[in-house]
Amino acid sequence: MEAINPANIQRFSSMVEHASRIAIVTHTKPDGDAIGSSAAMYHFLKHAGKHDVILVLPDPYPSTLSFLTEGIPPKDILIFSSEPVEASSGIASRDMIICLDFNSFSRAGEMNGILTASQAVKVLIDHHLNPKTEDFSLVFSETEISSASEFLYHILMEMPQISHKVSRIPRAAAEALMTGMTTDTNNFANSTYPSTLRMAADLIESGVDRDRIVDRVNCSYCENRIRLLGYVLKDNMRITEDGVAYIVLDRDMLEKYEVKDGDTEGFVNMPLSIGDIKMSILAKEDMDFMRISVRSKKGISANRMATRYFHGGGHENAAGGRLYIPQDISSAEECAEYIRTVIREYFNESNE
Ligand SMILES: [Mn+2]
Repeated sequence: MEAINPANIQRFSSMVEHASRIAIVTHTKPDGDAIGSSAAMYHFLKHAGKHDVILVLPDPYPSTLSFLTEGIPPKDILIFSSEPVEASSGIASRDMIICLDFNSFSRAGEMNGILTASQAVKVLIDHHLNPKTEDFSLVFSETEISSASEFLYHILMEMPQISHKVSRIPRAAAEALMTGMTTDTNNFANSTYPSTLRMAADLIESGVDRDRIVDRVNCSYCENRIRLLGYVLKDNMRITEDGVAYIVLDRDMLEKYEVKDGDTEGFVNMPLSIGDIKMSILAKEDMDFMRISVRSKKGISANRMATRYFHGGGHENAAGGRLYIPQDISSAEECAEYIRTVIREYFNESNE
């Protein structure tokens, strides 16, 4: 990662100082990094004496991550999809909005409009490619880093309240940052930089119980997740001649296994453990679209695949997007064929 510009830290610090009503916002289908960085920001701001801080999430987060918000009063967490009126007025009343782990308001789904319309000071702290910088008053963007949680850790260390003393980071914030980094790196399997290991070492030294965090993240799923995974790997996963594995989870299957949000977390990574597989694509049926996740090994761009064929993007080796029904495909049944076609096209072009 590059050194953080001290002028930006000063600006951020002064914005926080002058703000009285702050909202923290993250992306739809929030994952461990989204909730981890948001919870850490919350605890830091509270610790810094900010009384009115709320988390506004576009939609609910999986129960496997609920330990991250245990220290936050429920009244300070608003979920747009279940209480749109409260969440909208919550955003409208803010003089500062801090956005974590996404690169454009469009990633906040239905909240896009109210975030764009808000007159508040807007700060972005993110690690995705191509941030939409013009939407924000201040942008912290770094892509050579593991996660938004790691980035926030380094930013907090520069803040006057912390001044490079890890022990000054509130414990709940330190644990949340460790969690977000751990989930985004798949427990140090990918996107792990020297700065990532330094962060982990510093946090462990300050007393964060990483073993407990890893246990909470990896060992709290329901039985059905493992049963579905067994089925998917044995009977559902397909492999193309280009060395791409793809999995399509339609509504019937998700209902049969009573899958909840978060239960399929990590499925897309599994095929990459096969030596010959270069890329893995997972499609999961949602309301009127297929939610797409793409992962790739070094040298193959998941980001290009997601940007070009799935209206999405993200990171070089981990990206996501959507296929809309009926605009892109007429039904979920057509999804597999679409994926096969674009894989062919992608590799034909790469080989030219
Ligand atoms: Mn992230």
